[in-house]
Amino acid sequence: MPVCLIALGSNQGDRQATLEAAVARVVRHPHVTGSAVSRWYETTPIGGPAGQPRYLNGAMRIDTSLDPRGLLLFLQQVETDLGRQREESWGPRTLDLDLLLFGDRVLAEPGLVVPHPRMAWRRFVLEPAAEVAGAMVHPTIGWTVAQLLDHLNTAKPYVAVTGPIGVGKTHLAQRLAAAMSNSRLVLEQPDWDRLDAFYADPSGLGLAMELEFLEHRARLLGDLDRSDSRWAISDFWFDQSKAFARTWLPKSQQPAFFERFEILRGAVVAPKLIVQLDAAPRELLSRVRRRGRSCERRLTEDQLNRIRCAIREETEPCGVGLVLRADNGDPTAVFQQVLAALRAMD
Ligand code: A4P
Ligand code: MG
Repeated sequence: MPVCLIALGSNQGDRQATLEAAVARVVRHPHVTGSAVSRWYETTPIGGPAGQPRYLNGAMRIDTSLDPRGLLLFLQQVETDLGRQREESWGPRTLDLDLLLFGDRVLAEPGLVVPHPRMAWRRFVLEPAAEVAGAMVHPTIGWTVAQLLDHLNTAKPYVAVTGPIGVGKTHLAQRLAAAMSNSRLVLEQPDWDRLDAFYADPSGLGLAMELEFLEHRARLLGDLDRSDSRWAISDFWFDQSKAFARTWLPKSQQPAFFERFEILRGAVVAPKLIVQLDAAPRELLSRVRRRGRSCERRLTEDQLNRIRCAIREETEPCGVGLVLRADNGDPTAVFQQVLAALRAMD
């Protein structure tokens, strides 16, 4: 029978009574057998309108013979019965029940996404969840719930923004740094004029150029003081170098690149969160044209798409770390989403 993990939250009315009533309803369901419930945690509201009351959050683990959709519908019924009215997104609520994990199932259907897409960087979710389901494995990240919480507690406060050319990495990094008083910005700032010759003949100059990029990125990250408690925000991800190398370099040059990559990678700080921006190739091309850098004038939609797919492939494997994927084209919505994620990790 699948083991499921559910998050509970309330910040209106008698929070504890509502959460306890919800637990009682779930436990009584004829298709729910075993269960374990965490303590209640008082937490600061993340995202949503300013001035919201504090939350009480918890988690429960259940064994159930319901299918994922059946379980979600039941949880929504419990929310409704206990007085939840769906109004503002991320606004105050008497009861929020989220399905975090359903065994090792991975689902992305309309109205049902499992694992819950924001669970992995939320302290208000992971602290209670680790109490009741520390050994459950997040099926796409490949870490247990206990490891996810440990990551929040021990990883250096560093967020890397990645994505294809023209997607808005620098803009987002600058906007995040401006919004967070305790942060430092790490910008790549390449010499665009020098890149002219490279884009004109990537297969000829590619290896030298990609290695230069790699060394530069390693230096920037190597300069980060690991004892600094402020958030570092970079407009690149060290590992995106691999995607560029695989896209630009002829196969014969790739081993030399990857050898150097592995050596340097051992010395760079790993991001606590990777933000992967994405946009349709046509949109990327029009943004690149609009900014009008001479070195980029020859880029084609097909090249941009290849880079884009290569970066996506780099972020997909289990074990890469925490990846926040933002393919929503609205930069302000993406900015708010990332800011909320960073705040939820603290
Ligand atoms: N949906 C899709 N997948 C799932 C899933 N795995 N579990 C759909 C639950 N629902 C899922 O949910 C919106 C839609 O998500 C539903 O139609 C459902 O089919 P909702 O509960 O109606 O709306 P919401 O609560 O605004 O969205 P959601 O996703 O629950 O919000 P979040 O992202 O969970 O944020 N700060 C603190 N300290 N503590 C909190 O508990 N909670 C939120 C809610 C924000 N800040 C918080 C807390
Ligand atoms: Mg919800």
